[in-house]
Amino acid sequence: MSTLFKSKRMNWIVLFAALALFVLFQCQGQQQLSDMSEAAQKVYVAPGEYDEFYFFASGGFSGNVTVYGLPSGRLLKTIPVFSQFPENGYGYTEETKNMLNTSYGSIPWDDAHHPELSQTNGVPDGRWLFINANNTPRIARINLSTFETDEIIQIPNSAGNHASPFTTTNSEYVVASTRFSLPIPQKDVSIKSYKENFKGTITFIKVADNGEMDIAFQILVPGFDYDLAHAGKGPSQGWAFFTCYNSEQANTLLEVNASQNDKDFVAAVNWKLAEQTIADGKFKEVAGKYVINRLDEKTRIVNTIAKKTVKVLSPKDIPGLIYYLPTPKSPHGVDVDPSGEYIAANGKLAAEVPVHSFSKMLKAIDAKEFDGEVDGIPVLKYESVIAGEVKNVGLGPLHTEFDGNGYAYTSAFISSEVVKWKIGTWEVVDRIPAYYSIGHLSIPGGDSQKPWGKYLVALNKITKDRYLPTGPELAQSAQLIDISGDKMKLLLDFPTMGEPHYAQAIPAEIVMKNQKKYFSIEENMNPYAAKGPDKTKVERKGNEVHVYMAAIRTHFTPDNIEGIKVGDKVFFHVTNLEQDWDVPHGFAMHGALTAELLIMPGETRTLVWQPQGEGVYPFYCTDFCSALHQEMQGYVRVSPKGSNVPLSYGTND
Ligand code: RUQ
Ligand code: CUA
Repeated sequence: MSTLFKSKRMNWIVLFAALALFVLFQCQGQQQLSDMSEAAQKVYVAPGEYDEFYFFASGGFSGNVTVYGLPSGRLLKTIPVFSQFPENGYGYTEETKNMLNTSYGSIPWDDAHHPELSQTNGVPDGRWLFINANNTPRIARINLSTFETDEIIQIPNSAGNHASPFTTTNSEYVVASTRFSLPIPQKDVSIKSYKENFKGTITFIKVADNGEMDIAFQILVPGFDYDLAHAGKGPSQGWAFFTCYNSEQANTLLEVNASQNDKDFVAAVNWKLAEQTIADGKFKEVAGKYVINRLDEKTRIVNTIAKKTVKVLSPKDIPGLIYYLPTPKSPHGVDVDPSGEYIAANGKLAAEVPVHSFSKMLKAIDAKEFDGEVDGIPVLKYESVIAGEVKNVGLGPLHTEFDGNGYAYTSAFISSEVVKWKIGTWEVVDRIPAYYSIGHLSIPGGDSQKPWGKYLVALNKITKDRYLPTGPELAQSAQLIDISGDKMKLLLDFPTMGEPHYAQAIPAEIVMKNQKKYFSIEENMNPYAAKGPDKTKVERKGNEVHVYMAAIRTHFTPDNIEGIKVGDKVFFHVTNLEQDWDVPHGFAMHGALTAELLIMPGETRTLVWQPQGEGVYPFYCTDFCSALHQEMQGYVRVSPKGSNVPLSYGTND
């Protein structure tokens, strides 16, 4: 015992000091709130329908999602999605590594842009969060009861899956389309034959009631660059809208060659008609290899299903499937207002934001007010579909969201500002600078039928001089803006991870009520689970050794293992026996060429170790689980190849 604890009095002093520290910590928590501007505090304590939100930001090139609280801006968690994540072994463990499979093999990295919450009746419902992988086209579904990735589906015949994954109002589908047009199916042709040989695709991914995804159909479209999308709602439900640039169909120096035309397009797709055409069997089955990686709920092991073909529709054969709305100039975001009547396109090279009217579009279609066609797709007359143009909206408008109170907010990248305008009169009513170079902006529910229009978060690309410098790479920045009054007010800025493109937020209550606290040990169907210390064992099958190990505060069973030999492949299947919230155990093996494990209560996770030399090697728990966490450790003895040390194992025997 340390000399510090020599007397009882000393014990009291230590206890008192600990208590004082605890109180200090608590106060610091509150102190942090008062670090906010006065305006932030007012909002924070203001009564209202919802005061607290989860804010899900994409990690951009990190491939992950980060979760923040609003209005605090505090980082709560990283959810690994398209990238391996050593913090919890995602993508490394035997159970999760299949999640990163593709038809090309395992790809442990991607570029994720647009988180999109699932919806019911046009309102974010807190069941799932979808997000796209750009580089190797994929869409992931994150389960918001566990904050874990449950499924990833690959999209064939696509490259640069940017216009993705936008949900329909009841999450019947998430939609996606290709940024890069390609020869479809792939073939060896000259890049110069772009105009003859390259096509785009628009993909509808069906989401079943239990969340499981599969590709319903793809639509073959002209070889433009499809950039962003949003599904219709209310009256425009049954339609989805996609922006495209490069209607010039350039294949080189796009910055010049794809900026020639005054107008590019918003493609309006009638997906109800597409659905009917598929049901009538009027589609082509076309080659397209893809995989679906799904977490099995009972084993909590990810399985991969490989598929070879997709159903493809050709607009030429299906009159009324797609119309092009001419849209100035190289549009980026396309956003549908809460009423479903207005479709705002953000022409990044245009001086205004053109807003199309859905009802005018239907009338123009009826009256055949066309301006020619492209590959059998009618182009509607601009004057026939336009509802208004928002002038003086800033330079480089990229994205628009809505507050549900009749206003829209557009991000302007070049002039670094958020511009507020009124739906219907199209006049700019307020503007606020962003520090600096804003990309997306996000309002809780801001792309849905029922925005919770209290806050707006600006997602900024450049932060020189905003935070302490951190070497050549500086933090990106999110800025919290109060939009509850007439004038926008900057409340707070906080640094973000990776490069968040888009983010979505939802009232905390909606997500909190479905939280999973632990996994039931009885329901654990992992074939290697050890559901109690008495169920643990070590089995040899040739040179594979399977350790069925159990972890509970604060020991492993077994914690002494002998009889392992050089050349063996050892599988540590560790089951966390705890049945309580917030008690994960970790597992790290000396010399293992993989990430540690982080095992949730009731769950089994597997680490593979191939010992390279004889000796005795320790393992231990990496998550501070209790006062005796540091005692949670063990040894494995490794003998030479061909040794006759028998297999033996146990804890305290
Ligand atoms: S996109 S801002 Cu994916 Cu606008 Cu990045
Ligand atoms: Cu278990 Cu530390």
